[in-house]
Amino acid sequence: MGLDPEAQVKKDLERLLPLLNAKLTSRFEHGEAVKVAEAMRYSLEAGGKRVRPLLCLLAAESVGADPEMALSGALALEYLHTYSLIHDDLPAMDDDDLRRGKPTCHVAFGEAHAILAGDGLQAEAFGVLAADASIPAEARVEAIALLAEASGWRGMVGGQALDLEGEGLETYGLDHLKTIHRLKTGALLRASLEMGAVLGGADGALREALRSAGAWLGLAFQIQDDILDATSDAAALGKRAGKDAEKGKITYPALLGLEGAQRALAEATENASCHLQSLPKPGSLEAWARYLAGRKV
Ligand code: GRG
Repeated sequence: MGLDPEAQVKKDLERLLPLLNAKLTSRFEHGEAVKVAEAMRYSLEAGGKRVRPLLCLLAAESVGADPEMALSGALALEYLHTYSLIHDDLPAMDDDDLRRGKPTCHVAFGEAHAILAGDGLQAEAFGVLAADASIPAEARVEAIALLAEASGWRGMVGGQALDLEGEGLETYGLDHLKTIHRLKTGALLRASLEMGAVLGGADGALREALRSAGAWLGLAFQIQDDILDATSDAAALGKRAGKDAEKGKITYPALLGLEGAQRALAEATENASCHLQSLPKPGSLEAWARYLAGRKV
């Protein structure tokens, strides 16, 4: 019998976060453009759950590799994710003033520098992977391609565009909402697991299992995000709550009610867990899937 999900997650964070934190900001410490470097470090260091990098390290471990083999992938994911949050918070997008419990990047550094900080982080995400000569060239290129697919217009950027366009629509149904969630949030979470598989040297079947698990886990993550936005508050979340309803946004709770959303969340988590069963070491990822479904932040 393994540990309960919360205890397992705590243990994983204790052993893997130091690996990540040791390198998280080192690429932004020396250079000429001091203010944009400061803005990038500000957003990276503002906190955050580090879900994507941790999932990447754990995915490598779940196929029997040393998690350190996936460290550049983990860094790339957190850079990419942080860029997306900075840009999402801009006045032209969600126009938020609070993120990770602190003033958003554009509030702290101005809009132009926030745009540049996001751009800089995005470029660095690909740079950190490309520069890691310890990764065999084929795996390196595959990981870069996965990140490009997940973050570009066929993934996160496309999802964000559909989400913004949807704000002007009277209504749309569950299928369209699933598409938005799959692209906007799901693609990068799915890539987190699949990049861990690739960097951990997994064979095709294990990689496929992690890709499928990641897709379900990504959907579950966004359903819980919808639920938290509807039921929690800024003090607990470190970002504004209730924004979806304020904007009349279509969400799982709006379409299915709170109970329906919770059922969909449980089902997506169960599906993720099923796909993890074929892995050599599924324990930690399973615990994380359950933990994330019940997260309060
Ligand atoms: C601006 C190109 C572009 C994309 C933005 C990721 C995204 C797309 C928007 C962020 C807004 C949002 C609520 C997206 C859903 C994904 C999500 C739940 C992000 C928050 O991720 P967490 O909870 O954040 O992992 P922390 O701060 O813990 O890292």
